[in-house]
Amino acid sequence: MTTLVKAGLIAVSLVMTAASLVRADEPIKISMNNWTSQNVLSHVAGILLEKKGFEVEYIPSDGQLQFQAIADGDLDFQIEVWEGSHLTAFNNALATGNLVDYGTHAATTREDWWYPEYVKGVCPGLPSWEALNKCAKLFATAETGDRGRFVGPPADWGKHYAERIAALKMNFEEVPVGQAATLWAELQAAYDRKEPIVLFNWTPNFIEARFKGEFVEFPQYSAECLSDPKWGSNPDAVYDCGAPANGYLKKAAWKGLETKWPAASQVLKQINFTNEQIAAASAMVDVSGLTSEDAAAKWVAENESVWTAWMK
Ligand code: TMO
Repeated sequence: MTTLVKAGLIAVSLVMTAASLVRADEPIKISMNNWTSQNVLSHVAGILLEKKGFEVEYIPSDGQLQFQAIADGDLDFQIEVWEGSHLTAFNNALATGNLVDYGTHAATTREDWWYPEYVKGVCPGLPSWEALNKCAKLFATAETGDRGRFVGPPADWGKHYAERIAALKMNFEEVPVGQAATLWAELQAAYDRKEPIVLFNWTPNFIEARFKGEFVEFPQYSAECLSDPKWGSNPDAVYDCGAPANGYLKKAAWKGLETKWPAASQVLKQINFTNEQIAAASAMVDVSGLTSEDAAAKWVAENESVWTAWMK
């Protein structure tokens, strides 16, 4: 074989290798979860990427398992990483080096037990968790017997409320819902009859525009509370504390996104939502009845000056 032919073959094989590694024409896979603002914001990100000429695909995924899937490259991007729900799974994936922190939104977050304001009238001492516990019987149902009912979140939101109830020796029982819509149906039903209810809620969310209420104040969150049994009022148990009252909201991406789709990576790093924008995004769906796709399209149409700054 002449040197020239050899050189030619090497060149061809290099091109093929490059082509098989870099498939920038593949869709960027956006992780979709089971709460509204995440779906709307994901579609906003997708619309912006499409404006830049990229293809996107929306893939439903489990709130906890998605972080390892991102590290593995099975998913490329997650737009809402909530400190209260995702901290452990996110940190574990980050530690592999294959999931990258894509920055923190301006929004601060809180996820915890919550009650409508009228409950204060029948349970003096709220928002203290100890006061709530003294009123446990007010929240009892046929299902929970003598114990108060806490209407809890779907399993994949990464809470440990059964453990918290046990660690704090509370006279409550968690009754988890299968999906977010059931939380709001339970709240509305109780609200209409002014019945005591305590349920899982979070902010930013559309709820704050519709219902007055407050979070229960548990012992203040600390990272050691989750890992060190000796921390907190129960020396033998973890989870004897509340969730972060000023949690972060981050974005996360597969490490390879930066090199595979550099222009997309830049946009995704710059996306930055506020509390007001996220609450409004969920209200477009949960109050006004739009689909999350239509809500995202409306948001993009009405907020050009916001997103053009992210596209530079
Ligand atoms: C993660 N979530 C906002 C549903 O609590």
